[in-house]
Amino acid sequence: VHNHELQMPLDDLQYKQPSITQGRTDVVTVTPWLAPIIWEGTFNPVLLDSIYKPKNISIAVTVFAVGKYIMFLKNFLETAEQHFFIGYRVHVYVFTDRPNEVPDFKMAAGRQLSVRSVPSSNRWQEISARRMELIQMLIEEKLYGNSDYIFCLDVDSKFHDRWGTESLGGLVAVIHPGYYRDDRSRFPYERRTISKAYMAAGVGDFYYCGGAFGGRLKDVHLLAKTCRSNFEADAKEGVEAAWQEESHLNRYMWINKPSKVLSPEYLWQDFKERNSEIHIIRFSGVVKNYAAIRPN
Ligand code: UD2
Repeated sequence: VHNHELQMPLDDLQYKQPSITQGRTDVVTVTPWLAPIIWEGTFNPVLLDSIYKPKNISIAVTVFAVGKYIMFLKNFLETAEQHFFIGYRVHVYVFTDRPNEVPDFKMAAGRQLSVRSVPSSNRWQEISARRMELIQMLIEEKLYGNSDYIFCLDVDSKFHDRWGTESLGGLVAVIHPGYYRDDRSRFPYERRTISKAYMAAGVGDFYYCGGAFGGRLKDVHLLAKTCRSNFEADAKEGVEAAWQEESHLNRYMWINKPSKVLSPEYLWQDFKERNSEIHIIRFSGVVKNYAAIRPN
């Protein structure tokens, strides 16, 4: 039985009494600015869906599949149909330069797929960085008035387990799986003062990934707009941040603290061994051969 089939009015819902003394103790579940950090075992999915279902929310997703990255799209879409906001209204926007190669895809009721054409590019750095501009424009042109939330996800990834209403918030960031046990001095932030993504030594909360972020439309709009304009200001100076838009996103999230933080369960990497605090992998980046798939 799926969670969404179990929804009922809160009055009739039977669920385990929440404890005030028992719960996950192997991980931190709240940030110092009091945003929840979402781990398996910290939430009740049936309860959450019973709260959100009556609100009739709709969720937009952006995914970019430019050049050879189109090969990842089928698996991304198929697994999203199995695990991403099942039972909710979901609209996936695919941005690609190869619209003819988008797999013919039948989505479940209430779920939609739209394809938007974007130019090809010879530099992968530009493809990933330009996403911010296109996300900003999509929100302005299409989403306002039609969607409540948006998630922006890397295409070279797939879902393995539930990603649902527990992830909703104003500004939502995902902790990068590669650095979450490290001291912040090791985070690969942009360290040159000349860049608008600059992070001084000794500052920073977490290292967040560029491959998944989201939230309410207006919050993500401001994030995308700010990252885009900072990226463009850098480009004018001939500067490209260490990890392109991911560096700008990290700077943004440091100044504008996310209201919800998703644990690395929400973006693991298939080549990494699973650590003991990872009880579930919900979404992960597939192993890829950069040399073979990038344009340069
Ligand atoms: C990291 C981030 C990525 C981005 C990048 C910095 C994660 C898991 N990944 O991954 O989000 O911040 O660093 O630039 O946090 N793309 C295409 N065609 C291309 C190249 C890229 O469509 O030729 C799109 C595609 O949606 C891909 C995304 O851009 O998923 C990010 O590119 P990447 O996966 O090559 O970046 P990567 O693995 O360095």
